[in-house]
Amino acid sequence: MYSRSHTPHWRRRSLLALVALVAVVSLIFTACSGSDEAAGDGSYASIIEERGFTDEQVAAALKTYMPSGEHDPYIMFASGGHSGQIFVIGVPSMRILKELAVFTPEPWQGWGFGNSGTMEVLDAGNVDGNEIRWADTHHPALSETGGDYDGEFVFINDKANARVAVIDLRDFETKQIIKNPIAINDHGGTKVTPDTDWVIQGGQYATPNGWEYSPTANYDEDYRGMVTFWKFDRSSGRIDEGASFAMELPPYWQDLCDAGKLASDGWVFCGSFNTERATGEGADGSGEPFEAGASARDNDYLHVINLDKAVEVAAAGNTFDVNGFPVVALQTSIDEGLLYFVPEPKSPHGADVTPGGEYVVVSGKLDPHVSVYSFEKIQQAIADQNWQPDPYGVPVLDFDAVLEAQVEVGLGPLHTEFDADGYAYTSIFLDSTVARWKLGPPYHDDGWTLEGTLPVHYNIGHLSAAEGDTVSPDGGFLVALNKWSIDRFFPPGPLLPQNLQLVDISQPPSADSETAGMQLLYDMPLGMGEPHYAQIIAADKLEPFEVYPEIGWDPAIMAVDPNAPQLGNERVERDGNNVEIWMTAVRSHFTPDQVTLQAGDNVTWHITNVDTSFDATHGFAIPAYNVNLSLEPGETATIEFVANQDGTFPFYCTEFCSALHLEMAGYMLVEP
Ligand code: CUK
Ligand code: CUA
Repeated sequence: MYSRSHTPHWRRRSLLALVALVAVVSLIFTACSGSDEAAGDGSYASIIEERGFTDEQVAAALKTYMPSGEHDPYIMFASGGHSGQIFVIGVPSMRILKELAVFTPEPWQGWGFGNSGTMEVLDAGNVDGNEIRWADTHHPALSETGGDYDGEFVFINDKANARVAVIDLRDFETKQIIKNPIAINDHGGTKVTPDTDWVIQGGQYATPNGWEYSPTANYDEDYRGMVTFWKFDRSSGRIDEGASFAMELPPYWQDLCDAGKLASDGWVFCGSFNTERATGEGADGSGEPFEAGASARDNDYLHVINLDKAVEVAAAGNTFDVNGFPVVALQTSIDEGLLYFVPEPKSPHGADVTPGGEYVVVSGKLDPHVSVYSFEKIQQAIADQNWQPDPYGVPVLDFDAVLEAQVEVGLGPLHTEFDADGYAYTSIFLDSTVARWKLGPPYHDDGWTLEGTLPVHYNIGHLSAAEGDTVSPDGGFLVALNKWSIDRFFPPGPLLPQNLQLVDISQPPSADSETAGMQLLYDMPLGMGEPHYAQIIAADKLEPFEVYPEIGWDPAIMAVDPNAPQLGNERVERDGNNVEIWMTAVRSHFTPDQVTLQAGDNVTWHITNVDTSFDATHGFAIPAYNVNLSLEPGETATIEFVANQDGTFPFYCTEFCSALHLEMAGYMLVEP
């Protein structure tokens, strides 16, 4: 069985098998050299020869191959970018297991097509009364216990509309979407604190609080940044909006955040850019374009936030109100010592905390270094009041006093993750590489050195290592999430897929390896939206339901709905023009299979899938009424509609569930 030791059993096993196989292959090659007999006989040696594979390519193929019926040891949760969803992908096979529906209606899962539970979740994400039915998902965050992934929940942000979603990993269904009340877009999130007490959502493009109107001429006075801390209630599996709060920040453009852990537990770090407070060229062209105006200064500010203390200040009611939501004012944060800045070079992007929480690694997009800040030195600089105020009065700590090291990694460093052996991996956007570098003490006494780089294809954004942002990274595998794929795949029109490249990082760096021991294993095209970040969890930490625990289960409340139809109590009840239907679905029948309505009826229709077998899902579609459900074994769902179109409407099961699946149908008759 797969176990999570330093070098997992299965990996040791497959490495041994690999060594053996390569030996056999070279023996065969030696035996057959000069002879044509091996070609075309179907043996793997002849396949290797015919296709002209190198030893390294054969090794790569063997490392990713999952024989039929075997499961991947890791599961990757990748943001779905514009799709508004999350992709669930097996590692190392890179097989897509599910496009998990979050912000966007998804027909296979019956997400957003009449099922009241799903409609309610989606409607909670409406903005200013508009139904927003897509999202720009960026950063999935798996729930943690003690700084380690616990496999219970995953969260993700919508950059486009500043929303956050909560997904329960018992059934991989989205349970909650929350619209941020004070901001209209976000970026620095989601990330969670080590016990998932708080879900972090940092802002991005500053607006006045509550996105009120104000001309950019008033930018410095009226516009504000923000970070929001959502209180997560594990028992209900929901964010508790009433116990959550935000902090008002200067109108810099906050970027990625990370939570402190172990040594830095209780603190939060967010990068930023546009501390220039550029507002663009403007309609009259008198200003500077953003990309120049927002890159003029040599430094931006890493935001260092004392979350524990901010929680106390917010709980004491020392807040003001924006759209009914409590916000800690900027001046309060300064007075109470909740917020400090640290200069970070040239348009920073990622801010990543090391496994032990000792350091924050920051990458400047326009600087070839990663800058490593010591949490201890930050605390000392705060104690020494070794700072200068920024224009808003926020203490800016002395750069030299808090910097631990800078490592030159290449052009355009973005994001950093870690392995089990004290190495860090930074994505290098402009160079299109992954840089492997050695952390300093307490990881390595001779650290802060670049070990080498691996070319990737092309323009890498995030990277994700197995459990690589937890307190105990696994190492072994890393996935490079590349923005451009250019020549890697057949071009399906001018919009090309992204390229997720799987990398073996199980070997130590060695002097004779140009790639510091890293090996590229596999190219996975993803043509469904731009994944930004992904997290990779050991599969044995996930314990999803195989079927719902009881018949009549409502995923919206994760309990049996007492009103759910059960075998034997199927019926139709009419009260005036209110009609309520209790229907069951079982292979291969809907009961009842005829429902007669009158035009104008208010219809409440419950359906339970009373099948209890693994994978015995039924669908339920009604034409013209835009109804499409997925009823997994045991699940109950309710649809509500007004029967405003008379006619004859065959309804049917949309999942090929049995030999008589096509017969699993019925008639909804709406009398004029
Ligand atoms: S961002 Cu996309 S590559 Cu939203 Cu995390 Cu850096
Ligand atoms: Cu049930 Cu097809």
